[in-house]
Amino acid sequence: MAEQPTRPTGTSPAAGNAPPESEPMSSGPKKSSVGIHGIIESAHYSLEEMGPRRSLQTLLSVNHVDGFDCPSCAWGDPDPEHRKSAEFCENGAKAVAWEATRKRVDASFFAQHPISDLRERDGHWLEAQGRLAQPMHLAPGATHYAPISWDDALTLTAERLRGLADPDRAVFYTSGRTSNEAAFLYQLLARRFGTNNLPDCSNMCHESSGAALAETLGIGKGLITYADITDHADLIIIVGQNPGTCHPRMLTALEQAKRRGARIIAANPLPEAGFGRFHNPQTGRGLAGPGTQLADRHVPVRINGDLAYFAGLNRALIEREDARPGSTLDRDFIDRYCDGFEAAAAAWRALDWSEIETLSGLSRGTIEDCAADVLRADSVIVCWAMGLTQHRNAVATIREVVNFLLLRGNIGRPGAGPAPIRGHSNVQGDRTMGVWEKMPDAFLDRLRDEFDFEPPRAHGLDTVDSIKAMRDGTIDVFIGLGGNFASATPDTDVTEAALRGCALTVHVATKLNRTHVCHGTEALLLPCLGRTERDRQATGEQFVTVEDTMAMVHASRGRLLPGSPHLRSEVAIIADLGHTLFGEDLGWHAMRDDYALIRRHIEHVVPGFHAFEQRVRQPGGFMLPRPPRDSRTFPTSTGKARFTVNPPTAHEVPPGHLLLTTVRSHDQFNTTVYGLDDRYRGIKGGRRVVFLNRDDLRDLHLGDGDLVDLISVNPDGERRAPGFRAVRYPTPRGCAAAYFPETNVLVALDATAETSNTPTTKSILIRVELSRAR
Ligand SMILES: Nc1nc2c(c(=O)[nH]1)N[C@H]1C(S)=C(S)[C@@H](COP(=O)(O)OP(=O)(O)OC[C@H]3O[C@@H](n4cnc5c(=O)[nH]c(N)nc54)[C@H](O)[C@@H]3O)O[C@H]1N2
Ligand SMILES: Nc1nc2c(c(=O)[nH]1)N[C@H]1C(S)=C(S)[C@@H](COP(=O)(O)OP(=O)(O)OC[C@H]3O[C@@H](n4cnc5c(=O)[nH]c(N)nc54)[C@H](O)[C@@H]3O)O[C@H]1N2
Ligand code: SF4
Ligand SMILES: [Mo]
Repeated sequence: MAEQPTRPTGTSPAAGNAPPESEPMSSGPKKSSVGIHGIIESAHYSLEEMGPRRSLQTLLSVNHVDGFDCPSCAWGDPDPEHRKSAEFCENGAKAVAWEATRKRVDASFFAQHPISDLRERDGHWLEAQGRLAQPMHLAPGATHYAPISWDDALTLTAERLRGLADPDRAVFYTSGRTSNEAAFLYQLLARRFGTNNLPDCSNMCHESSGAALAETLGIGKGLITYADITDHADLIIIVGQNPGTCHPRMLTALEQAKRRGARIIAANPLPEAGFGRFHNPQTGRGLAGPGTQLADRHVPVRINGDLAYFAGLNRALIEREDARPGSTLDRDFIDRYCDGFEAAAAAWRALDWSEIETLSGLSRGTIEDCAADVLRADSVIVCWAMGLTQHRNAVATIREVVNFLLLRGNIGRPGAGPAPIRGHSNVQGDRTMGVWEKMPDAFLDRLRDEFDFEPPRAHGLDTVDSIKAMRDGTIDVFIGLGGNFASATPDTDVTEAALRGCALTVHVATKLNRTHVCHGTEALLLPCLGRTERDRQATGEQFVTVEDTMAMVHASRGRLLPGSPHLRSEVAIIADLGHTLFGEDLGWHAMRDDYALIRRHIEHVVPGFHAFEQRVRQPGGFMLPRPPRDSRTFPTSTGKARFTVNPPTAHEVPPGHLLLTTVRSHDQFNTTVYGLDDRYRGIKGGRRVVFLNRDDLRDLHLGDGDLVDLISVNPDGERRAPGFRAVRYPTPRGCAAAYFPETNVLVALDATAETSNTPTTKSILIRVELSRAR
């Protein structure tokens, strides 16, 4: 393996997203979260970006029924009557401040900075320059982006699209901040144009969850409500998720659960601070007192060991049931609502405990202790996020989680169910609206009937396949509705080259990022309104809607004046492009002028949206139907909830190698890097760090603080990410962790999950070498 060529990847200053750094300092993982530090952090960011008046005005509208939805994560809200005046967390505050900044990137900025200069800047610098303020155009061969009028920009885009030999030579990417209204219009535009090439960030995120849940339960969404956590669950298993950083207000809900006696198990290779003592900033008890210990048990599963862990739990339950029939399983539920039980049970009976122990990195005793917690709980929720979804066997792992829940009837009743916790604030809604490269025919039929055109039926390209198609020269136009395609995706060098191969790249965005400087022959930057801003159209001020991770749909109204007179809403940009391409055939301008018309179409096309306008105007909005939860109806291929057989597997790690997982710091939102600290993991002043187990450091003859290169080992050759500080950390043996997107250069484009095609960014096989660049 060592003979394979090493590609010189990740060596340009811009390949990472963070600014050049001095010595990062490490002080080890923290054992508690939030408290006074969280408040100081939020205040610091807000004041620096927005100033005092704007800060107060903005932050007090976050997550309120008459305010705007927090643009950061997809965590849900308490009932309107239980909301506090400050209904946001530190990371929500950072996201809002980052968007509502007073800094501007306008024509004079681009005149000063040629593309060649911008390309040498890191992602943090690019975004920190402020909000994009006017449409910009990069002509073929030009050295600078130059101003362009909206009309010219849209005409140019329409002309290029019309000139394509085939509609499938265009790709329409979406990131998960887009509202329901914009997402619905966007998929309509792509399909009216004639393609299902609608890749989205979800392809890299919860695609594996959607695939596993749709196959086994008939719907690709989570099945819990906010109250299921706070009021009903007896046991909450949080696996492969870091709520303290990524869904911080979930800690408030977990605290409520704890205070009424629920138990919490955290299965995670890292001892994340969010599972320790929680100091709720909204209560005196939390700020001054000892706080609330959240996790009762930390299960240090090895990276990618979760399939074996859940198979082990299921094996333990079956063993007990076999020893004392009727003692353990919910036989009524299984007989009435499920199929496939006998085959799955036979497979669990045949499992070998020593194999489970090896693959999971956990002892049989630890797994049996967890099973004992399960037996004491009438209702169990399993929450998960990227720690489960971004592995080769991710879909099988999540199917095994479903098996686990089915065994004791933990679906379709209060306090129980699967809970994939979504990432971007409206990523779930975007899917509901039809942003997916393979929407089912029933949806396309309704779209046809509503708008009187024949949508294309052939499945489109997802994210990874879009990169391959661009690389192979079969895509000419790339349009991005938000996101940072070049940095978020795998194999950074390949992806950047793929984008450069396009004839035209068009980006609807709020901030400048790396993707905008990895442009096609010609490029457009179209600046849009953010969540925080007022959206005024011909019929008056508009609101948009979003869907959170608990399937609650609610309204969002910005409060600030738009950051520049040239900004347009995402809805307006898409509708104007639709009108430029097709005239008023589908009523593009009418929809732009009055978003209620879009909602009326959604009502006709998307199930669960009856009386949309009226219901979404109620405080708190409404919950979408989820048949398995609502009535134990399972719209699967057999009409039953499906047990599946998932033989335990884990990534094989040859001697001298490690498995690397890539995670988010407390100071970033995906590719948006706010700063260089990761308070909860004790890191200050740097992001190029790799967390390594003490014994692995010793075996590799490395010391804490050594500068190392990370080299990934792939069937098509190695890839190198240079210059990371080794940090001794309590990870399981053989397991390493580092931040994304700095490590995306290491992920081979072909390394994807079975069925979901999600990049396997949480299990990268690496070697570690002392850095050459010392
Ligand atoms: N502040 C902040 N909030 C965010 C985001 C952000 O970047 N910053 N991003 C948003 C988005 S889009 C998403 S998808 C979510 C992501 O939310 P998370 O999925 O919680 O975020 P990650 O940092 O990817 O970390 C996953 C967790 O899984 C653990 N893990 C890694 N590998 C494994 C494994 O093999 N098994 C198990 N059991 N655990 C593992 C890591 O230690 C980490 O605690 O957060 C959303 N919210
Ligand atoms: N190695 C590794 N790679 C990963 C992951 C991982 O865990 N490890 N996680 C994956 C996951 S879960 C996800 S979701 C993807 C994220 O992939 P993306 O969604 O593509 O990336 P983001 O960083 O969220 O996008 C940030 C950009 O969005 C733009 N933006 C912000 N707000 C708005 C808005 O309101 N409107 C518009 N139009 N633009 C806006 C800004 O220009 C900003 O620069 O990354 C994936 N990549
Ligand atoms: S938990 Fe998520 S949605 Fe809620 S305020 Fe924090 S970042 Fe925003
Ligand atoms: Mo995500």
